[in-house]
Amino acid sequence: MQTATAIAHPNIALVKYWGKRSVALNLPAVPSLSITLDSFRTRTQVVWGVDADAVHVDGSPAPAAFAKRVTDFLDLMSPNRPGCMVLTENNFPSGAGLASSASGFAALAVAANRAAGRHDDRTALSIMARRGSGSACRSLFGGFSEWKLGSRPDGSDSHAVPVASPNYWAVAMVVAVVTERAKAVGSTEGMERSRTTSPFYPSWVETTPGDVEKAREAVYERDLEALGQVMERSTLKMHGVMMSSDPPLLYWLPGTLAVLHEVGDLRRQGIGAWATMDAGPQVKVLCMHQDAERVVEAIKPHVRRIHVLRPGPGAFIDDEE
Ligand code: 2P0
Repeated sequence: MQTATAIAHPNIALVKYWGKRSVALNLPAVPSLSITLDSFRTRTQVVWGVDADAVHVDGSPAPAAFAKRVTDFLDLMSPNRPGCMVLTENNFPSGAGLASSASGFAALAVAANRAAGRHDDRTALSIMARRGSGSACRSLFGGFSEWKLGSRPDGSDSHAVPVASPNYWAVAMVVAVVTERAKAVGSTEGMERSRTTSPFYPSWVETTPGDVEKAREAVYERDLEALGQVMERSTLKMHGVMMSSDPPLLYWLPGTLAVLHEVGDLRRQGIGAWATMDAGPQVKVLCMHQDAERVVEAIKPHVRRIHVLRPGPGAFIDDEE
């Protein structure tokens, strides 16, 4: 019996992943680029070699569907594995567009790998985490990271790579929680719906690689305006694809729109702030860390909760047990 514990942070895509070229292997139709955050985290302990599988979330037995996703992932990693106990906890709300599956599968991949006595490198772990949840492959790396599209049919070249370390650039993500309700349509289902029904999907797939190029250059140059512009455009393009799916995927609430307009007003007042959203109504605002309080003041009236987060580290083994 061996035990290991890992910590991983969620990441927020600046240029978004939406659409798969293989559902079975969880291969994306587009590359993406993200920031791994600090503060929000998943901590996962894996005990390798117990009588029967058991999965606990935040101290209670996990719902069956969640437990199955975890044990299926362990089977994929190690088909002849022994029974495993997985204890996982999040210090932030899951399922509400705050990327809990990204930190969840990144932490699980790192902890299970170590508990199984393996020492896979970060690239292999990124590929493994991708199989659990696409965006999880980016949480293996800290700061800014890019998920390479890859071209091999087996997915062995579709993983994240580091772009810039957490302390490269003093940006902040202001996370505006518009509602705490969990999302109605899961990502895999939503992406397949967009792929098969949205008339805008082909242009989304065609134009996103260019957006990633621009975003990567903007990070290298520490050009917040260039990064903010391409980030907002990627979000609005993705939501255009979502809304034009059939039936439509409309994640926006009145508070969402109010925050987007406040962010535009901030820019007109000379504050460098740009918005991004995921598969949910929450808005995340990218700005320099020194401007975060101004952003918080402006959007506060429209939202339930606000978190100011900074770039954080990639997934790691937690030795403090
Ligand atoms: C992203 N999202 O790039 C995009 C933007 C949501 C919108 O990655 O199906 O949970 O497990 O591969 O990683 C959320 O999707 O999806 C996501 P699966 P995942 O962050």
